[in-house]
Amino acid sequence: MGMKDMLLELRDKALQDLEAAVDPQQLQELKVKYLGRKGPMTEILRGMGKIPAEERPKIGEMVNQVKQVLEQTLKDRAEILREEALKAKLDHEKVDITLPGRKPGIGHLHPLTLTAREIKRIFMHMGFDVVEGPEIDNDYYNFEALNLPKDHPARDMQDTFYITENYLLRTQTSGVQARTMQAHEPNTPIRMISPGAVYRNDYDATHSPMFHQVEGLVVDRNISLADLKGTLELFCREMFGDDVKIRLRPSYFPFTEPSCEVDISCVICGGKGCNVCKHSGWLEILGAGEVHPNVLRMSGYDPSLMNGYAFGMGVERIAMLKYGIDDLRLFFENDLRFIRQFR
Ligand code: 2U9
Repeated sequence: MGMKDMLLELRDKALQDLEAAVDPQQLQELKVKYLGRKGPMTEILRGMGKIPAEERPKIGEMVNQVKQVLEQTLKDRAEILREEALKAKLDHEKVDITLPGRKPGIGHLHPLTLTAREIKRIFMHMGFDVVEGPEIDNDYYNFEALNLPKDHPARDMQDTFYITENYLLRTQTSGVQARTMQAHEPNTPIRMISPGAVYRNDYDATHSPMFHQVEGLVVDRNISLADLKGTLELFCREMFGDDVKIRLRPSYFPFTEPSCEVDISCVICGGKGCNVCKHSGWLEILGAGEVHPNVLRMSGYDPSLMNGYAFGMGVERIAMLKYGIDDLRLFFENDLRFIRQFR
């Protein structure tokens, strides 16, 4: 085969390979293979000396032509591969603006917030004002004004967190009610609830160092235990359903006299007896009583003229009974599998 045919054959083979290359790396390998220092073109140029002098210019020109064609084809092919890669990337990344939008995650209220709101709603409908107060309070409003003088044994049940000798995290919201009485002209009738966070040094499946209370206070002339019972019965029916029954048991609180615990018929078994009510058929849900004369007197009210009742409940306990939750710590762990059940 003559030099000319060899060159043409080499050119055709190289062009064929270049057209078949699918990525820049393959192109680079072909460039080295055909046009590199150890490639056939270099070899041919090196061997020009052996070609008869009269053929040299023609062959030389042909070699250059083939080199040029290959170089141009390499460039073109590289350009095409670049464009194809870009197009594939764009196709892959393309946003389909006709797709329906994705809904952003919308939050919802915590079960304790729902429960507290429901409690407030029921009492507001009965004409109670909602009053909030400070979570850091002093010894006087948290204890003294509620007939719990220093060294009173009932203080032991409300061990709490002290900021200073005198300032502490409130153990009950009762200070708000004492403040409200003192903020009014003496003997002004009051019908209020005070919801909010309270703190005690307790932690287990039914006690948390921070929990929420709703306390109520009604002060007027001639308020009777029947008013208390009727109001709390209506509250319990609104909260737990019309069929719910209540019963009052004697109890003791320093700030009320007489005092009682209020039970509702078990909302789990309807009163037949189950694990939740410990087979008694009843669930304790709040404490209450007639406001102690000392408490009225200390906040400027005349106990010979005015009387009233007060009550208190734990929001966590109400929520646990309403929703059948058996561990109070679930409210504060923020496990979304729990929280989302209350959407
Ligand atoms: C004033 C006078 C009296 C508030 C009351 C209770 C009974 C009661 C507990 C329920 C569960 C606390 O959260 S709990 O552990 N509370 O049983 N609370 S009477 O009595 C008051 C409040 C304010 C001026």
